Amino acid sequence: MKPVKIKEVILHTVKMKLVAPFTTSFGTFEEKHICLVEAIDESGISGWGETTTSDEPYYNEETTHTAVYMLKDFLIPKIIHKTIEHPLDVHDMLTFVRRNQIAKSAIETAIWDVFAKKNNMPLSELIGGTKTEIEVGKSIGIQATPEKLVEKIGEYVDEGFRKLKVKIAPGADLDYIEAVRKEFPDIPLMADANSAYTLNDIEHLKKLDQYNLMMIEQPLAHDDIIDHATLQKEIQTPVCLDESIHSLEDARKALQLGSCRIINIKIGRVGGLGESIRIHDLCRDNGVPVWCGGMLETGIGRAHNIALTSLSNFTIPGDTAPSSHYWDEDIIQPEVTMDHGIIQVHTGSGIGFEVNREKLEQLTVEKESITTAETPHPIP
Ligand code: OSB
Ligand code: MG
Repeated sequence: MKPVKIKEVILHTVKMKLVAPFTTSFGTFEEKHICLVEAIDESGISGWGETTTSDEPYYNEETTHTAVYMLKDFLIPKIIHKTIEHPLDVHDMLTFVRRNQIAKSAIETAIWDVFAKKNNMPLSELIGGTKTEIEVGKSIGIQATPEKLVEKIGEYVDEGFRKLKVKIAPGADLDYIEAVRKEFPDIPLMADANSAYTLNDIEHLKKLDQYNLMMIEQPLAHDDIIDHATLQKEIQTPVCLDESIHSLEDARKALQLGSCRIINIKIGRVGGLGESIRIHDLCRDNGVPVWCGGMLETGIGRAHNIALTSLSNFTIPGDTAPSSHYWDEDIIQPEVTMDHGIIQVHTGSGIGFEVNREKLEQLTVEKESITTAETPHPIP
């Protein structure tokens, strides 16, 4: 493998408006700032990553603003002008900064793209992916009424999505799921609570068992793996963890405790592709299926998600819907498209998509180039 040395990183912060508001138990997304990270190596190859953050720290503790700060003051100074032998090494280079996984992931994934391009192979191949196409699901925000949700599900089923994920919260749960199951008794259906419940709701959550859900995602606190283990013993529906898993170590402990039977891997939340692969492998070796979650990404993050999902143990359809479900016009060319619930794994080198520079310019609200390791802080 040809090594990589990054000579410049450009932080392109864009402001993007979703095609429709997206509501979860912790709030509604309409617009978001995303920092697109362009890492350029000595030979002039550009690799791309993105901060899968939002503007507010309501999903986890990071925001787009904090991610840009971490990148500028700590993470980029650590990796710039260093010879990197393998992209798996980047994760370990960045552990001197505690947490801030999404910020780390933005630069780490950009470097994976550089490596793939420099060595002339698709990113999916570089990470060891074997699938040539992936099955896709759709995550659906909380709707005003159960009837609205049933209508939406009908549209998405017709489009061919292979899994339907419904956001739930106290007051918008049992009657919504009941309405969907009445109309669609057999579709692959799951619920995502984004930490909206506690163990006091155990009797309430048990009622979900009658709806034959594939899983319930992150019902309890964002930082919990103990109570989830208690809950999993009490309910039949498999528990899937999202917010609680930030690392391979978290995943190992959750599996050991029996906190979940499925893990949602998000590249940003676990600090990059390297850690995503390690969690995938751990789960595979323990007979635990995984799937790839989404964070309303631009095409860049979407391309990374597709590559990751080409690994063999991603046996459950993910949340990586086509570009048109998020943006009027995506920033990559071609956009991500889907045919009857299937997305082709791209075969071009690197992430396999070009960034639309003209579109990027239009959407950019802040741009900064970093070419030196200088920073006000000592970097260990
Ligand atoms: O919990 O999976 C989640 C979006 C933003 C923050 C958290 C989550 C989500 C989604 C959307 O469910 C997934 C997507 O379509 O990108
Ligand atoms: Mg989730």
